[in-house]
Amino acid sequence: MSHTTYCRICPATCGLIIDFEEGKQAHVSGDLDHGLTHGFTCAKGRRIVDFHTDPQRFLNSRKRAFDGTFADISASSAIEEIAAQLRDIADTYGPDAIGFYSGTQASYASLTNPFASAWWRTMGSKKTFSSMTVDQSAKWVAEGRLGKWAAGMQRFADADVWLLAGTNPLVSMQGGIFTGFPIHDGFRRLQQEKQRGLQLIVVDPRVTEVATRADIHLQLKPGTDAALFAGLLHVILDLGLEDKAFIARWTEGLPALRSAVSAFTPDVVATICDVDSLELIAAAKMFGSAKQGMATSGTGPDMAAWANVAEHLIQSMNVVCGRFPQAGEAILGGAVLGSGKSPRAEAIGPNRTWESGYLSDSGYGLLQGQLPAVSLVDEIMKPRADRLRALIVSGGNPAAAIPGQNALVEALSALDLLVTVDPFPSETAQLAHYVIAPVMHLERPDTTRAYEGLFDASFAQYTAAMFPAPDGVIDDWEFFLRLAWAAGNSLTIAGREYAPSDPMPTTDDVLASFSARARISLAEVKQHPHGKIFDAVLPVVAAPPSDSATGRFAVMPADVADELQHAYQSAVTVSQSLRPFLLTVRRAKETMNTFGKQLPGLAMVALNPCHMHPNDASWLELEDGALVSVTSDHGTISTTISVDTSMKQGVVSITHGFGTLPALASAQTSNDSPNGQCGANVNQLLSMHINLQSISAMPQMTGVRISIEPM
Ligand SMILES: Nc1nc2c(c(=O)[nH]1)N[C@H]1C(S)=C(S)[C@@H](COP(=O)(O)OP(=O)(O)OC[C@H]3O[C@@H](n4cnc5c(=O)[nH]c(N)nc54)[C@H](O)[C@@H]3O)O[C@H]1N2
Ligand SMILES: Nc1nc2c(c(=O)[nH]1)N[C@H]1C(S)=C(S)[C@@H](COP(=O)(O)OP(=O)(O)OC[C@H]3O[C@@H](n4cnc5c(=O)[nH]c(N)nc54)[C@H](O)[C@@H]3O)O[C@H]1N2
Ligand code: SF4
Ligand SMILES: [Mo]
Repeated sequence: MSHTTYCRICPATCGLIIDFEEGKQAHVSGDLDHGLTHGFTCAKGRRIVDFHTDPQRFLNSRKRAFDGTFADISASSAIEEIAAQLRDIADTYGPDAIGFYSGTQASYASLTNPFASAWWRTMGSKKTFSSMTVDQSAKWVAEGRLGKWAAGMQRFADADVWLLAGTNPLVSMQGGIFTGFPIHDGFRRLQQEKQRGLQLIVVDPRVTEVATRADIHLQLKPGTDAALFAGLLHVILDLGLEDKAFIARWTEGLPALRSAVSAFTPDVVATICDVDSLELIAAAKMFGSAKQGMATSGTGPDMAAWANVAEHLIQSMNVVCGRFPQAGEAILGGAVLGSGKSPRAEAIGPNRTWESGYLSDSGYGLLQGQLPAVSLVDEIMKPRADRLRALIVSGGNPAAAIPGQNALVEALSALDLLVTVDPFPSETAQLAHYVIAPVMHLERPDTTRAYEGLFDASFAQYTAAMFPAPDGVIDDWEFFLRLAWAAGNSLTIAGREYAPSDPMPTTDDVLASFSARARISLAEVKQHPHGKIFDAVLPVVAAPPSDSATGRFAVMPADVADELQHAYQSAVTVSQSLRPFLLTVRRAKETMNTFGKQLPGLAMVALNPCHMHPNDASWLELEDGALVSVTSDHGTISTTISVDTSMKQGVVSITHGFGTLPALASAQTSNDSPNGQCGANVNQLLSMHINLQSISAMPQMTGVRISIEPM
């Protein structure tokens, strides 16, 4: 039997064909008839069936006993017990003693986040956390201090230049609202757009897959993006390449911006960033003299020291050059199953939500309604009235994903109640009191509705469930609905009320409600099993600004100017360090953060080495494959060396997500950790206390000083 579906391990939603016969191993291949991905798949997608059948997968929910052993429990009993414990905790200590952490895999089943958020609102707690504050929270901070464009982003397909800083979307598929890069079939799309005349600028210390295709690659020293973008803005303003009309209408503070970047001459920047000053000028001219196209970034600059100011300057490139969709111009994002409402072509000024309202005891205001992930430790460990006593985790693995792993594991072990919804014995699941076993990707029907904002075509696809789900598992969304019902609460989502007295709806029924205002009906989309680009559905265009629009981008507020000044001083201060290398972030094709390392044959430990330039390897007299210990000011891990010509000299990179749960005296863990050999967790080298960004408390995860010793 052959089935058509799409992958849901990452947002690229690649079309898949799954052939299976009773008793035989299923075969997964790319769907050649898929309108956007044309047969493209990656190693993870081709193993998607194996994730479902892996013997480590939970087929039932589990409850931990006092001695640390787990026993199966039915989802309904688990939900009743969890609801009762949450009620007790809230009654005794108040709602803020309960926290919620949402991780990446919660985004890839389209109903999980809407139901989880609606349930979470009924809890009345302010202690919301997510993986975004160990990811690209600098984008939220920049938006809060700079402002944003209501109509969002220009499209890659219309651009004559595009700048990508610290992102490798040909591996990470990070596109859409993050980088604007096409998330579907990126290699072919980039080739097409370049043939059309698009010019590509890449800012990355490594010669990545996307950097090899760039017209200009600025191979900067990690952690110096603030200086590099100050330099690009310096040249753009010096040459008069800014969009004066846009600046006059939609910005404030240009003189302050001019003055703040004045010290960043091409020669100064070339020295700080270790790039060629002529190439820097060429990049500024290429970007500044184009008509359409944006400067965007990934995790690279946002995980470095000075992330907030770097991201502010990256986004300011678009403001200074007026690179946003104007009235009547197409905006990024498809809308087929969505309603396709046209946002206005106007600026929305800064909001600085963290400066007013709730302030946590650990000293943080709310950023996009959330507290920093690293503040979980203080929230749990510091003795005070609203100390966090319970944490519910949805599709995430904080015990492995967050810098300062040992402290976090210690804190999670101190909770009265830790619940995670996870199909695998993740590091977090090993510490949990309850693990809810969810339905997995191919066992649920879904639509592309939730990802449309990332698409750059009017594409939609519906998939039925490919396999029946095991009896003991429950859909992620259903878990949150049942948790709300167990407390007697109704949830209202996408205009529909789900009351405790209602029968449990099916996933298909809920999906239909989600597409009630579709531009093309779900019934019509279902007629096209490979998905379809609906040519009749025109791209959404920006509406004219309202007459009363008063929002303006604040291009250089005082706190940003202050951070830039400090970044400059720290860059020009020559410091002697015993740690000669800079550790950087990178992603592995075969894993998705901490997910995937458990699958035999997919992500071998060999995927988690320390990548190093050949000259550095010869300097240390290390051969490819040599065993080394890597030491930072915060910890040591052991791994192997991979000699890699794509690295910059003096810079190494190690991917995250590997390793196992550290053995802590106080952590009562179970003995069923995944594969004994899981590589090293790079988060043991990072600190959750030193060099945190202002506002978001984002830890420094790239450009970290380390030393390397042979073992
Ligand atoms: N050193 C270092 N650390 C990093 C990074 C880095 O670059 N360097 N990157 C950071 C980034 S960008 C992020 S986003 C975070 C990620 O942080 P998290 O989101 O906390 O971690 P993930 O590994 O993505 O967690 C996904 C979990 O979902 C589970 N899962 C899989 N399928 C399903 C499902 O259908 N339902 C449910 N409920 N669960 C499922 C997986 O088993 C896994 O345990 O890590 C950060 N950590
Ligand atoms: N296969 C796979 N795909 C993934 C994931 C995964 O784990 N595996 N994770 C998903 C998640 S959660 C996210 S957030 C996205 C992330 O998506 P991306 O941000 O595109 O992730 P990377 O491919 O690691 O690209 C980061 C780049 O930053 C560069 N870099 C490091 N330090 C610096 C610096 O200081 N400055 C600059 N300018 N560059 C620097 C690195 O060399 C690297 O090429 O990927 C998503 N997709
Ligand atoms: S890139 Fe890989 S993981 Fe992402 S959707 Fe496509 S096949 Fe799945
Ligand atoms: Mo991420």
